[in-house]
Amino acid sequence: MKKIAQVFKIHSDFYYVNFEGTVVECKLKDTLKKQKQDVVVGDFVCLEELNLTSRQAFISQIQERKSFMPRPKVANIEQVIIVSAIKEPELDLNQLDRYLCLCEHLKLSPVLCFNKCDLSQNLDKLENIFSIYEKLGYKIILTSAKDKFGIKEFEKILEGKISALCGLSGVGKSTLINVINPELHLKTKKISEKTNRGTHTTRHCEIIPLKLSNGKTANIIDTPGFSYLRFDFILPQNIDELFPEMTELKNKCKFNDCLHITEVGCNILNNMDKIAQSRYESYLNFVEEAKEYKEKLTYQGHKQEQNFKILNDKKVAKINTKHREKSRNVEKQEIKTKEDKNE
Ligand SMILES: Nc1nc2c(ncn2[C@@H]2O[C@H](COP(=O)(O)OP(=O)(O)O)[C@@H](O)[C@H]2O)c(=O)[nH]1
Ligand SMILES: [Mg+2]
Ligand SMILES: [Zn+2]
Repeated sequence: MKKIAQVFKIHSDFYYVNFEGTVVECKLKDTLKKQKQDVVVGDFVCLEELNLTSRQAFISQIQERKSFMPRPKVANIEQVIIVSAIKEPELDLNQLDRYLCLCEHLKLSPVLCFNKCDLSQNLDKLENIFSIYEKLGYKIILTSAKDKFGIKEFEKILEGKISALCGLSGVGKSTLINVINPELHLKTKKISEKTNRGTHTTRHCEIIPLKLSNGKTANIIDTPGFSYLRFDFILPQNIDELFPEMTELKNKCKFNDCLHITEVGCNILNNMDKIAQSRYESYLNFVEEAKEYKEKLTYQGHKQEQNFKILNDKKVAKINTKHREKSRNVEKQEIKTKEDKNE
Protein backbone atom coordinates (compact mmCIF):
# COMPACT_ATOMS: atom_id res chain seq x y z
CA MET A 1 0.00 0.00 0.00
CA LYS A 2 1.16 3.53 -0.78
CA LYS A 3 2.36 5.56 2.18
CA ILE A 4 0.95 9.05 1.73
CA ALA A 5 1.79 12.05 3.90
CA GLN A 6 1.50 15.81 3.62
CA VAL A 7 4.51 18.13 3.49
CA PHE A 8 4.15 20.75 6.23
CA LYS A 9 7.56 22.41 6.09
CA ILE A 10 10.48 22.66 3.69
CA HIS A 11 13.96 23.59 4.75
CA SER A 12 16.63 23.66 2.04
CA ASP A 13 16.68 20.09 0.68
CA PHE A 14 14.67 18.60 3.52
CA TYR A 15 10.95 18.04 3.36
CA TYR A 16 9.07 17.46 6.62
CA VAL A 17 5.94 15.34 6.62
CA ASN A 18 3.73 14.01 9.35
CA PHE A 19 3.24 10.28 8.86
CA GLU A 20 0.64 8.85 11.25
CA GLY A 21 1.75 11.13 14.04
CA THR A 22 5.49 10.92 13.45
CA VAL A 23 7.46 13.75 11.93
CA VAL A 24 9.57 12.28 9.13
CA GLU A 25 12.43 14.08 7.43
CA CYS A 26 12.44 13.34 3.72
CA LYS A 27 14.66 13.86 0.73
CA LEU A 28 13.56 13.70 -2.87
CA LYS A 29 14.22 10.61 -4.93
CA ASP A 30 16.43 11.29 -7.93
CA THR A 31 13.65 10.34 -10.32
CA LEU A 32 11.44 13.04 -8.82
CA LYS A 33 14.17 15.66 -8.98
CA LYS A 34 14.27 15.27 -12.75
CA GLN A 35 10.59 16.09 -13.07
CA LYS A 36 9.52 19.66 -13.66
CA GLN A 37 7.14 19.91 -10.75
CA ASP A 38 8.53 21.09 -7.41
CA VAL A 39 7.34 19.63 -4.14
CA VAL A 40 5.74 22.45 -2.16
CA VAL A 41 4.25 22.86 1.31
CA GLY A 42 0.81 21.26 1.36
CA ASP A 43 1.64 18.59 -1.19
CA PHE A 44 0.52 15.06 -0.48
CA VAL A 45 3.44 12.81 -1.38
CA CYS A 46 4.28 9.09 -1.59
CA LEU A 47 6.97 7.92 0.79
CA GLU A 48 9.53 5.23 0.02
CA GLU A 49 12.19 3.56 2.15
CA LEU A 50 10.40 4.84 5.22
CA ASN A 51 12.38 4.20 8.40
CA LEU A 52 10.33 5.02 11.48
CA THR A 53 13.30 4.59 13.82
CA SER A 54 15.52 7.16 12.15
CA ARG A 55 12.41 9.01 11.00
CA GLN A 56 13.64 9.33 7.47
CA ALA A 57 12.21 8.60 4.06
CA PHE A 58 12.34 9.48 0.38
CA ILE A 59 9.61 11.22 -1.54
CA SER A 60 8.90 9.39 -4.77
CA GLN A 61 5.76 11.04 -6.11
CA ILE A 62 3.46 14.04 -5.77
CA GLN A 63 -0.28 13.41 -5.56
CA GLU A 64 -2.56 15.49 -7.74
CA ARG A 65 -3.18 18.95 -6.25
CA LYS A 66 -6.64 20.17 -5.38
CA SER A 67 -5.54 23.78 -5.33
CA PHE A 68 -2.41 25.82 -5.80
CA MET A 69 -1.37 29.23 -4.54
CA PRO A 70 1.65 30.42 -6.54
CA ARG A 71 3.26 33.03 -4.33
CA PRO A 72 4.17 31.77 -1.80
CA LYS A 73 3.83 28.29 -3.25
CA VAL A 74 1.33 26.25 -1.28
CA ALA A 75 -0.76 23.31 -2.48
CA ASN A 76 -4.12 21.99 -1.32
CA ILE A 77 -5.35 24.99 0.65
CA GLU A 78 -9.05 24.50 1.22
CA GLN A 79 -10.02 28.05 2.05
CA VAL A 80 -8.64 31.53 2.52
CA ILE A 81 -9.66 33.59 5.52
CA ILE A 82 -9.43 37.24 4.53
CA VAL A 83 -8.98 39.17 7.75
CA SER A 84 -9.81 42.87 7.82
CA ALA A 85 -9.92 45.20 10.80
CA ILE A 86 -12.92 47.41 11.31
CA LYS A 87 -10.54 50.08 12.62
CA GLU A 88 -6.79 50.43 13.22
CA PRO A 89 -6.00 50.02 10.37
CA GLU A 90 -9.10 51.59 8.80
CA LEU A 91 -11.33 49.20 6.84
CA ASP A 92 -9.99 49.09 3.30
CA LEU A 93 -12.56 47.75 0.85
CA ASN A 94 -10.28 48.02 -2.16
CA GLN A 95 -7.80 45.77 -0.41
CA LEU A 96 -10.56 43.38 0.60
CA ASP A 97 -11.79 43.17 -3.00
CA ARG A 98 -8.24 42.56 -4.13
CA TYR A 99 -7.92 39.51 -1.90
CA LEU A 100 -11.37 38.32 -2.92
CA CYS A 101 -10.58 38.62 -6.61
CA LEU A 102 -7.33 36.74 -6.13
CA CYS A 103 -9.32 33.95 -4.48
CA GLU A 104 -11.70 33.93 -7.44
CA HIS A 105 -8.75 33.85 -9.82
CA LEU A 106 -7.14 30.91 -8.02
CA LYS A 107 -10.48 29.17 -7.38
CA LEU A 108 -9.90 29.20 -3.64
CA SER A 109 -12.96 29.69 -1.46
CA PRO A 110 -12.79 32.81 0.71
CA VAL A 111 -14.26 33.61 4.12
CA LEU A 112 -14.38 37.22 5.26
CA CYS A 113 -13.39 37.88 8.83
CA PHE A 114 -13.96 41.38 10.21
CA ASN A 115 -11.83 41.65 13.33
CA LYS A 116 -11.47 44.30 16.07
CA CYS A 117 -15.22 44.74 16.28
CA ASP A 118 -14.65 45.93 19.86
CA LEU A 119 -13.37 49.18 18.36
CA SER A 120 -16.64 50.13 16.71
CA GLN A 121 -19.45 51.75 18.68
CA ASN A 122 -21.72 51.57 15.72
CA LEU A 123 -21.77 48.19 14.05
CA ASP A 124 -25.06 49.01 12.32
CA LYS A 125 -23.21 51.43 10.11
CA LEU A 126 -21.08 48.53 8.96
CA GLU A 127 -24.10 46.36 8.20
CA ASN A 128 -24.31 47.96 4.76
CA ILE A 129 -20.82 46.84 3.97
CA PHE A 130 -21.39 43.32 5.29
CA SER A 131 -24.54 43.03 3.22
CA ILE A 132 -22.64 43.84 0.01
CA TYR A 133 -20.58 40.71 0.50
CA GLU A 134 -23.34 38.58 1.96
CA LYS A 135 -25.42 39.18 -1.16
CA LEU A 136 -22.54 37.93 -3.26
CA GLY A 137 -22.63 34.67 -1.33
CA TYR A 138 -19.45 35.10 0.67
CA LYS A 139 -19.28 33.74 4.20
CA ILE A 140 -18.74 36.45 6.82
CA ILE A 141 -17.71 36.37 10.46
CA LEU A 142 -17.28 39.14 12.98
CA THR A 143 -14.60 38.78 15.64
CA SER A 144 -12.74 40.54 18.37
CA ALA A 145 -9.54 38.84 19.35
CA LYS A 146 -9.35 41.29 22.26
CA ASP A 147 -12.77 40.51 23.74
CA LYS A 148 -12.71 36.91 22.48
CA PHE A 149 -15.90 37.58 20.58
CA GLY A 150 -16.86 35.35 17.64
CA ILE A 151 -14.01 32.91 18.32
CA LYS A 152 -16.30 29.84 18.45
CA GLU A 153 -17.60 30.71 15.00
CA PHE A 154 -14.09 31.32 13.77
CA GLU A 155 -13.07 27.89 15.07
CA LYS A 156 -16.04 26.28 13.36
CA ILE A 157 -14.90 27.70 10.05
CA LEU A 158 -11.36 26.42 10.54
CA GLU A 159 -12.37 22.96 11.81
CA GLY A 160 -11.01 20.03 9.83
CA LYS A 161 -9.65 22.21 7.04
CA ILE A 162 -6.40 23.71 5.83
CA SER A 163 -6.84 27.46 5.73
CA ALA A 164 -4.59 30.33 4.75
CA LEU A 165 -5.01 33.60 6.60
CA CYS A 166 -4.41 36.74 4.63
CA GLY A 167 -4.95 40.42 5.25
CA LEU A 168 -2.97 43.58 5.78
CA SER A 169 -0.37 43.76 8.46
CA GLY A 170 -1.85 44.72 11.81
CA VAL A 171 -5.42 43.49 11.29
CA GLY A 172 -4.96 40.83 13.99
CA LYS A 173 -4.22 37.55 12.20
CA SER A 174 -1.59 36.37 14.68
CA THR A 175 -3.63 37.55 17.66
CA LEU A 176 -6.64 35.55 16.46
CA ILE A 177 -4.55 32.39 16.18
CA ASN A 178 -3.01 33.02 19.61
CA VAL A 179 -6.49 33.24 21.12
CA ILE A 180 -7.19 29.71 19.85
CA ASN A 181 -3.77 28.30 20.75
CA PRO A 182 -1.94 30.59 23.18
CA GLU A 183 0.97 28.11 23.41
CA LEU A 184 1.93 28.95 19.81
CA HIS A 185 3.07 32.40 20.95
CA LEU A 186 2.86 33.86 17.47
CA LYS A 187 4.48 37.26 17.39
CA THR A 188 2.06 40.17 17.37
CA LYS A 189 2.92 43.78 16.92
CA LYS A 190 1.42 47.12 17.69
CA ILE A 191 0.70 48.97 14.46
CA SER A 192 3.15 51.72 15.39
CA GLU A 193 5.90 49.10 15.52
CA LYS A 194 5.11 47.78 12.06
CA THR A 195 7.44 48.99 9.41
CA ASN A 196 7.48 48.11 5.77
CA ARG A 197 4.39 46.28 4.55
CA GLY A 198 6.42 44.19 2.16
CA THR A 199 8.93 42.83 4.63
CA HIS A 200 7.03 39.70 5.58
CA THR A 201 6.29 38.50 2.08
CA THR A 202 9.33 36.36 1.45
CA ARG A 203 9.09 34.46 4.71
CA HIS A 204 9.07 30.69 4.58
CA CYS A 205 5.71 29.08 5.03
CA GLU A 206 4.59 26.22 7.14
CA ILE A 207 1.39 24.35 7.98
CA ILE A 208 0.58 24.75 11.67
CA PRO A 209 -1.83 22.37 13.39
CA LEU A 210 -4.31 23.95 15.79
CA LYS A 211 -6.22 22.34 18.64
CA LEU A 212 -9.72 23.72 18.88
CA SER A 213 -11.74 24.14 22.06
CA ASN A 214 -14.05 21.26 21.09
CA GLY A 215 -11.08 18.89 20.86
CA LYS A 216 -11.10 18.82 17.05
CA THR A 217 -8.23 20.01 14.90
CA ALA A 218 -7.54 22.49 12.13
CA ASN A 219 -4.55 23.50 10.06
CA ILE A 220 -3.48 26.97 9.11
CA ILE A 221 -0.77 28.22 6.82
CA ASP A 222 1.66 30.47 8.55
CA THR A 223 2.14 32.98 5.78
CA PRO A 224 0.47 36.20 4.78
CA GLY A 225 -0.25 34.63 1.40
CA PHE A 226 -0.63 36.50 -1.86
CA SER A 227 2.67 38.31 -1.93
CA TYR A 228 1.63 39.81 -5.25
CA LEU A 229 -1.17 42.24 -4.93
CA ARG A 230 -1.42 43.98 -8.26
CA PHE A 231 -3.46 42.63 -11.14
CA ASP A 232 -0.60 42.99 -13.59
CA PHE A 233 -0.74 39.36 -14.68
CA ILE A 234 -4.19 39.26 -16.22
CA LEU A 235 -5.80 40.94 -19.22
CA PRO A 236 -8.20 43.88 -18.66
CA GLN A 237 -11.09 42.08 -20.34
CA ASN A 238 -10.78 39.18 -17.90
CA ILE A 239 -11.09 41.23 -14.71
CA ASP A 240 -14.90 41.07 -14.81
CA GLU A 241 -14.72 37.30 -14.37
CA LEU A 242 -13.42 37.91 -10.85
CA PHE A 243 -16.56 39.82 -9.86
CA PRO A 244 -19.47 37.41 -9.34
CA GLU A 245 -22.03 40.21 -9.59
CA MET A 246 -20.83 40.95 -13.14
CA THR A 247 -20.56 37.47 -14.58
CA GLU A 248 -24.15 37.19 -15.68
CA LEU A 249 -24.74 40.82 -16.59
CA LYS A 250 -21.73 41.05 -18.87
CA ASN A 251 -23.06 38.38 -21.20
CA LYS A 252 -25.58 40.92 -22.46
CA CYS A 253 -23.05 43.63 -23.29
CA LYS A 254 -23.05 44.60 -26.97
CA PHE A 255 -19.34 43.91 -27.40
CA ASN A 256 -17.58 40.76 -26.35
CA ASP A 257 -14.49 42.60 -25.12
CA CYS A 258 -16.50 45.28 -23.31
CA LEU A 259 -14.59 46.74 -20.37
CA HIS A 260 -17.79 48.24 -18.92
CA ILE A 261 -16.34 51.71 -18.60
CA THR A 262 -17.70 53.91 -21.40
CA GLU A 263 -18.85 51.47 -24.09
CA VAL A 264 -22.20 51.81 -25.79
CA GLY A 265 -24.62 48.97 -25.21
CA CYS A 266 -22.88 47.98 -21.99
CA ASN A 267 -25.26 45.97 -19.86
CA ILE A 268 -23.22 46.57 -16.71
CA LEU A 269 -23.42 50.37 -17.10
CA ASN A 270 -27.14 49.95 -17.63
CA ASN A 271 -27.42 48.01 -14.38
CA MET A 272 -25.23 50.03 -12.07
CA ASP A 273 -27.89 49.85 -9.33
CA LYS A 274 -27.10 46.14 -9.00
CA ILE A 275 -23.42 46.71 -8.26
CA ALA A 276 -22.09 48.32 -5.08
CA GLN A 277 -20.19 51.51 -5.78
CA SER A 278 -17.11 50.43 -3.85
CA ARG A 279 -17.00 47.19 -5.82
CA TYR A 280 -17.20 49.00 -9.13
CA GLU A 281 -14.41 51.33 -8.01
CA SER A 282 -12.25 48.30 -7.21
CA TYR A 283 -13.09 46.90 -10.61
CA LEU A 284 -11.94 50.08 -12.39
CA ASN A 285 -8.80 50.08 -10.30
CA PHE A 286 -7.90 46.50 -11.21
CA VAL A 287 -8.63 47.11 -14.89
CA GLU A 288 -6.11 49.96 -14.84
CA GLU A 289 -3.48 47.63 -13.40
CA ALA A 290 -4.32 44.97 -15.93
CA LYS A 291 -3.78 47.50 -18.72
CA GLU A 292 -0.14 47.70 -17.66
CA TYR A 293 0.11 43.98 -18.22
CA LYS A 294 -1.44 44.29 -21.65
CA GLU A 295 1.01 47.02 -22.59
CA LYS A 296 3.90 44.91 -21.39
CA LEU A 297 2.71 41.99 -23.53
CA THR A 298 2.34 44.20 -26.59
CA TYR A 299 5.80 45.62 -26.05
CA GLN A 300 7.33 42.16 -25.67
CA GLY A 301 5.50 41.12 -28.82
CA HIS A 302 7.21 43.92 -30.75
CA LYS A 303 10.57 43.06 -29.32
CA GLN A 304 10.21 39.43 -30.28
CA GLU A 305 9.35 40.41 -33.83
CA GLN A 306 12.73 42.08 -34.17
CA ASN A 307 14.49 38.97 -33.01
CA PHE A 308 13.44 37.15 -36.15
CA LYS A 309 14.59 37.48 -39.69
CA ILE A 310 13.06 36.12 -42.84
CA LEU A 311 15.15 33.50 -44.58
CA ASN A 312 13.80 31.63 -47.61
CA ASP A 313 10.30 32.76 -46.65
CA LYS A 314 10.74 31.26 -43.20
CA LYS A 315 10.94 33.11 -39.91
CA VAL A 316 14.15 32.22 -38.11
CA ALA A 317 15.68 33.51 -34.94
CA LYS A 318 18.38 36.11 -35.28
CA ILE A 319 21.29 35.17 -33.08
CA ASN A 320 23.97 37.72 -32.65
CA THR A 321 27.54 36.53 -32.23
CA LYS A 322 27.74 37.58 -28.62
CA HIS A 323 24.89 35.26 -27.73
CA ARG A 324 26.10 32.44 -29.93
CA GLU A 325 29.35 32.22 -28.07
CA LYS A 326 27.71 31.75 -24.73
CA SER A 327 27.83 28.22 -23.43
CA ARG A 328 24.58 26.35 -22.97
CA ASN A 329 25.08 26.31 -19.22
CA VAL A 330 25.35 30.05 -18.96
CA GLU A 331 22.20 30.34 -21.00
CA LYS A 332 20.36 27.86 -18.81
CA GLN A 333 21.48 29.70 -15.71
CA GLU A 334 20.21 32.94 -17.15
CA ILE A 335 16.85 31.45 -17.95
CA LYS A 336 16.65 30.02 -14.44
CA THR A 337 17.51 33.39 -12.89
CA LYS A 338 14.89 35.07 -15.02
CA GLU A 339 12.32 32.49 -14.01
CA ASP A 340 13.15 32.95 -10.34
CA LYS A 341 12.77 36.69 -10.69
CA ASN A 342 9.41 36.27 -12.35
CA GLU A 343 8.04 34.19 -9.51
N1 LIG B 1 -8.72 46.34 19.82
C1 LIG B 1 -8.29 45.21 19.24
N2 LIG B 1 -6.98 45.07 18.94
C2 LIG B 1 -6.59 43.91 18.34
C3 LIG B 1 -7.50 42.87 18.03
N3 LIG B 1 -6.81 41.88 17.42
C4 LIG B 1 -5.53 42.28 17.37
N4 LIG B 1 -5.38 43.50 17.93
C5 LIG B 1 -4.13 44.27 18.05
O1 LIG B 1 -3.69 44.65 16.75
C6 LIG B 1 -2.28 44.67 16.67
C7 LIG B 1 -1.79 43.82 15.50
O2 LIG B 1 -2.13 42.48 15.69
P1 LIG B 1 -1.35 41.26 14.97
O3 LIG B 1 -1.99 40.00 15.46
O4 LIG B 1 0.10 41.40 15.15
O5 LIG B 1 -1.74 41.54 13.46
P2 LIG B 1 -1.24 40.74 12.14
O6 LIG B 1 -0.18 41.58 11.53
O7 LIG B 1 -2.45 40.67 11.26
O8 LIG B 1 -0.77 39.39 12.57
C8 LIG B 1 -1.79 44.16 18.03
O9 LIG B 1 -1.43 45.28 18.83
C9 LIG B 1 -3.00 43.47 18.61
O10 LIG B 1 -3.00 43.46 20.03
C10 LIG B 1 -8.89 43.06 18.36
O11 LIG B 1 -9.78 42.24 18.14
N5 LIG B 1 -9.21 44.27 18.96
MG1 LIG C 1 1.09 38.45 12.27
ZN1 LIG D 1 -20.08 46.08 -20.63
